[in-house]
Order: sequence, then structure tokens, then C-alpha cells
Amino acid sequence: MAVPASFNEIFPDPAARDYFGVMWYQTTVRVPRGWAGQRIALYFESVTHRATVWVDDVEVVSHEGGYTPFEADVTEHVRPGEESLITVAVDNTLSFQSIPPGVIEDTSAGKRQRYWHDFFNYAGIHRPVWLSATPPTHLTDVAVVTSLDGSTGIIDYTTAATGDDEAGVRVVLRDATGREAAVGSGGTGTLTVDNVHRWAPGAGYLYDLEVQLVDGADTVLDSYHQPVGVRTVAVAGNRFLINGEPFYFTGFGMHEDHAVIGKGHNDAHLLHDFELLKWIGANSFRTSHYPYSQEVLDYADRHGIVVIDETAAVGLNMGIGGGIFSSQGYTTFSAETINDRTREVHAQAIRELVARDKNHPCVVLWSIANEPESDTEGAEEYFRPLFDLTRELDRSRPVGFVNVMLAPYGKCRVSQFADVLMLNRYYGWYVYTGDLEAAEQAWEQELRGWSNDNKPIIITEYGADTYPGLHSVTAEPWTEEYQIAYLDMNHRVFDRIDAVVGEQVWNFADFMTTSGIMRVGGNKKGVFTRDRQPKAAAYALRRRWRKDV
Ligand code: BDP
Repeated sequence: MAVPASFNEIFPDPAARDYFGVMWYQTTVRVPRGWAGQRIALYFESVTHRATVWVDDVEVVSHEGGYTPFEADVTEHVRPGEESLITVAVDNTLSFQSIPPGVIEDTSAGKRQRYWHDFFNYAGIHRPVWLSATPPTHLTDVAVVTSLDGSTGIIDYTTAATGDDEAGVRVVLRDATGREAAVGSGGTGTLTVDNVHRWAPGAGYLYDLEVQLVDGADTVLDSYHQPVGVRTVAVAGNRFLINGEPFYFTGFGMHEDHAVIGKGHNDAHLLHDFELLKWIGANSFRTSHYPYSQEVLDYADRHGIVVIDETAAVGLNMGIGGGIFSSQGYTTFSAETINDRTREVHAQAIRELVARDKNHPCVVLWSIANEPESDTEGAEEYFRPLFDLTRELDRSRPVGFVNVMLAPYGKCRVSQFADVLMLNRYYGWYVYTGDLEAAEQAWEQELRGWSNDNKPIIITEYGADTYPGLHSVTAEPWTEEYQIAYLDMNHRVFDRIDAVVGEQVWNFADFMTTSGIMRVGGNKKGVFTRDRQPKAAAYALRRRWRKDV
């Protein structure tokens, strides 16, 4: 099997495409001879949705959750200079206790996997796998939080290490030209930089923080380079502030989704997608509906693209299935369905997301779920502790979740916990289909309601399915003309509401979904096609978002 890639589209066979259960991956690796005496680890950037790993006959690690990394210390199980057999059991089954959830149903035709998120359940080893070597005494974590005092940048850092307790920590901060900007020592500390060069949207300036572990004789035992963007994020009334200045999000909800490789990471596709974001004038995106590859965030850091970072908690809502609003035959929150155990899995997904992404300046806001049921007491009880947990883990960023149309203003019981309101709305598509005049009135009325909360509002989804090449002079739904008229209507509404601080169109590109009468070769709400060609709406958005064309 190809790694990294989803397995689903490799074989021209429906049974392979829709397979669910355990898949076995196996390969041999030779550990470099020079690694003798080092700690050797096997690192997976992601395996969707869970994995158990063996080295030869020894089980070394298991991991739940398809979009965050994990590693195994294999020092005792490999021999430098020799080959080892690596076996991975990849399990793509979804249950009420997985994030995202799903269920296996018995049907007359056999077992079927069902889930409530509107994208294909691609699975496999989606991101690179690494063998790494570190000295026995090594750094295990570095965390930075930045703030500003006028033109002075303040960098609070903490480090963690294992091995020799006597080892000391030394840090050097260098600017982008390699010039020393600050030095410090000790496992935790604060660095200050006068006339700091800020990280800002559109200008992803990065410092390099070198952290060294040193012994009594000042010999460097281990070192790590952590890119640092000095910036602040805050919410003040209905404003979203970056470096103290109001920020307006333009961009998209996206997907890691391509023909053949599915959700597999690919550098060329990554680069091309970012070039298209630049072309169209997007300054931000949301990692809908799961943490994206670390390469994505590294790139966003470097280029000043602002990111809303989302967990894989999508589909916790039995009122929705694949974009269709109707009862799915289950109660969302109950002892048998989404329960305390699910919440613990969800909490762990949040812990792993924050642990992985805490140092990225591009990440300005956590989204702990997409469109969960949020108008019931069960929802309120489920989410309260998860908001508390996220704030405990990271006090430097606002926290929110993405609200669904089924829990409009006045009905939602979870948005009280959020610092920022993120709304997905389809006025003129799923409701008032084709009637943009009525849609405009209803949408504006709802937004005026949310404005009373005096929180910033980001429209995290608005979009219309559009079949490329379909046209009509009267702007019928599914045509390229309708997509433009629909977006124009939304923009008129946003421009009238002061609290709206962002617009992220659903979706950047067409993407694969399960089969359904509302889906034509997948979800067609892309502004680009799945192979990244522009629909007419791409030019319309470019005119709105780019001031220079
Ligand atoms: C929302 C979901 C998104 C769907 C979209 C749609 O957040 O995942 O793809 O609607 O229906 O419900 O296109």
C-alpha cells in the first residue's frame, strides 16, 4: 500500500473503497548503524482512525484518533544496522465512542458503516512516518507564548526534558537573518526583544528559538529549533484582535481531499492550494473538520495565513446526515450513543491538538466541534467541561465551536461558553432555496439576533452546490450564476452587520462524500473544482477579497 495515502481509491473495486474494519500494513526498515546508543522512536504523523503497531512480534503502541501524531519508543526492539519488520493494524471503524462518531448497522445485505459527517470516510496512513534518533537525555517539549508591550516582544517559554536531571537549558532567539535577538537560560523563562518584528496576517515573520540541553561541562546534549511568531490574539467586545488590531477573516472551510490519494498528504497539492488561496485573496481558513497535516500549519506560519484549528468532532448531531436535515433514528447524547466515554475521547483529541499546535502563530482560535447538537440540556452538559479543558490547556487563544442552523439564535445552549461565535448558514440553499430575497431578510434577522451577544461573529460556512459549466440567465440553483448571486447576497448581509468579523465560504474546492441524492460526484460547493479549476465565483471572490486586482 502507498504511504502516505488513503487506501480507498487505490483499487478499482467498490468493496475496497467502502471497506471498514482492520487493514494490515507491513514493511521492513533498516535502522542506521550509527544510531547505536541513541533513543530510537517510530513516529506516525497520523493514522486514520486508530492504529496498533508492532516491531517484529512486539506490540509497541496503540493510538485512537485519526489526525494527530503518536510515537513509540522502540529502542529495546530494534538493532542498529539490522532490519526490523514493522506491522500496523489500521482500523477505520467509527462508533459512538470515536471522534468523529459513526455506527455499524446490520442490514439485510450485511453490515454497513454509517456516519453523519458530509465527507468520505477516507482512511489509511495519511501522513509521513519517521524513524528518529535522539540522545538518551533529550528535550521532550517546548512551549512558547508571546505577548507585546508596545514595540517590545515578550516570549515566555517552557521546556521539558528527560534523562540526566543535572542537564541545564540554554536558549538563543535569532531573527530571520540569523542575528541573535535574545538569550536566556533555565527550563522556563522570559525573553524580550526590543523593536520586535511582529508576526502578522499576510506577513508571517518568524524568529528561531534554539533550545539546548547542556551538561555541567557545557557540552550540548540535545537541541531543538522552534520557529516563533511574536503576535497577540484577543477578543474585545465584538472585535477579533490580532496584535491589537481588528482582523477580518476572508477565506474558506477546506478539506484535505484529492483524487486517488484521498486524504493523503502531498507537498505539491499543499503548495498549489496555498497558491490558490493567495491568488483569490484569502487571508485565512478553518481546518474543517479535523486537524490538518503539520506541514499545512508550518506553511501557514511562514506565509502569515490565519488558521482556525478544528478537532475531528464532526457529526455529533443526529438531526443531520450528509447535509440533509432529518432525524437519523438516534438520540445524540445518551448512555447508548454519545456518552461520557465519547467525551473522554473528545477531550483527548483536544489535548492532542493543543499539544501539537500550541506553538503555531497562525493558529488564532480553537474550534472544538463542528455543528454538534447544541440546543439541548445534554449538549450543554457535554460541552461545558470541554470548553473548560481547552482553556486550561491554552490560556492564550480564544475558544469556540461551530454552530449549526438547527440551533439558531435564541435556541443554542452551547454558544454561551464560546469567546467567538462561528456560524454555518445556508440561507438561499438548504432553506429559501432559489429565493435569495427571502433568504436575505431571514439571514439578516438572525444575525441581528446574534449581534446582541456582543461577541465577534465569523461566518464559518455559507455556500451553494454548483455544477461547473451549468449556466442560466435567471440564476437557478446549481448554476455558476447562482453561486455568485448567493455569495453576493451573503456579502450584502455581512457588510450590514457590525459584529461579523469574517467570511469563510464553504468550500474551497469540491470534495468527495458518501453517496446521496443531494450529492453529485461529491459535494459541489467548491469555488474550485476538485481538480482546482476555478468556477466563475472564484473570480467574483477575488474581486471582493483582493484590493490589488
Ligand atoms: C455543513 C457541514 C459541512 C457540509 C455542509 C454542506 O458543516 O461539513 O459539507 O454543511 O452541506 O452541515 O455542504
